[in-house]
Amino acid sequence: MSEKILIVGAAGQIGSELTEKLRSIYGTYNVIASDINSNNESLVKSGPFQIIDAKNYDELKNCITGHNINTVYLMAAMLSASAEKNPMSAWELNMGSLFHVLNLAKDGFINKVFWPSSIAVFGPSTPKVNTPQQTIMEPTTVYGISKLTGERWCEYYYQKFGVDVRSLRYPGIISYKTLPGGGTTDYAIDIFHKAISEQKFECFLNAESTLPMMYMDDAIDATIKLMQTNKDAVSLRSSYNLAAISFNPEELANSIKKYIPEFEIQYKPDFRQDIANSWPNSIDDSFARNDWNWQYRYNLDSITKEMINGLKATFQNQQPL
Ligand code: AKB
Repeated sequence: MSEKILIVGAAGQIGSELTEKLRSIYGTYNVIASDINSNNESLVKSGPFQIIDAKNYDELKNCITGHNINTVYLMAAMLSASAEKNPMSAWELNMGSLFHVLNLAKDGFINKVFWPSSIAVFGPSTPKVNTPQQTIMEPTTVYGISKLTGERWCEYYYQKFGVDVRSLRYPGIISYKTLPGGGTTDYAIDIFHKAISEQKFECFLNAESTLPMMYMDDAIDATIKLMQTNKDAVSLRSSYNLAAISFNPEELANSIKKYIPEFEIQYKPDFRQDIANSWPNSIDDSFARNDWNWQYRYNLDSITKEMINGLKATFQNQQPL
């Protein structure tokens, strides 16, 4: 059967690049982008777009039945830092939208679902280095609690109702095309914007906060690879650990200094430091490697180059490195 895809939360950091990639694979008119508003002009103009509030079951169902959608990528979510400030809204969005989509799959309106989880499912009692797929999980953030709960529901809907739901525990995702919003790993994007515009950056995490990170192209590849994998090879229906590289703000700043020597960083940790402290330093993703041959491509130096070149070309028409 040919793919007819709905992306919910398509204007977000991952959603926007996922939309572009899926359209290049399946055809523009087979991929409907949706978001809660039409503020992202380039997304709205780039192909079929519909305003959908992910918390509204009827809006989701009408779009799915109206366009004969068979696959949904549910990318709408409130991230870690924002969720700490708005716990109930985060819970309603992160859980409500997932239940709607899982129920639409259970009731036969769609065949396949992608739902992103996060390294936020882990907590301070989790082993920090090379965090295994199955381990102690006691998240201390609202976002992490919603993602771990969501993972359990995904597995439940697969076991009880045969819902073909697939998920990845994304690390921090680095990209230059669309800004992220409300995450703890967002410093690793903001630092590039400030390095180019002001040659200095005040970091809300301390120098030693090592976190798992990944370039956007790798994250998109992993997502599509998992969704294209034969159903029988998907051995995990909660969510797969997914890894590329790990670095801390000081290592990132040193990588940037190779290309912008005058760049300076200062550290002023805020409430997001506690969130970062509760997350792993590095992730063991051997299930993803074994089940569907996952392999990342971008290291710290290639990410730095891509980010600086991408931002210079986008915002300033400057000479690439
Ligand atoms: C966040 O920082 O909240 C996200 C995540 C790691 O899921 N980028």
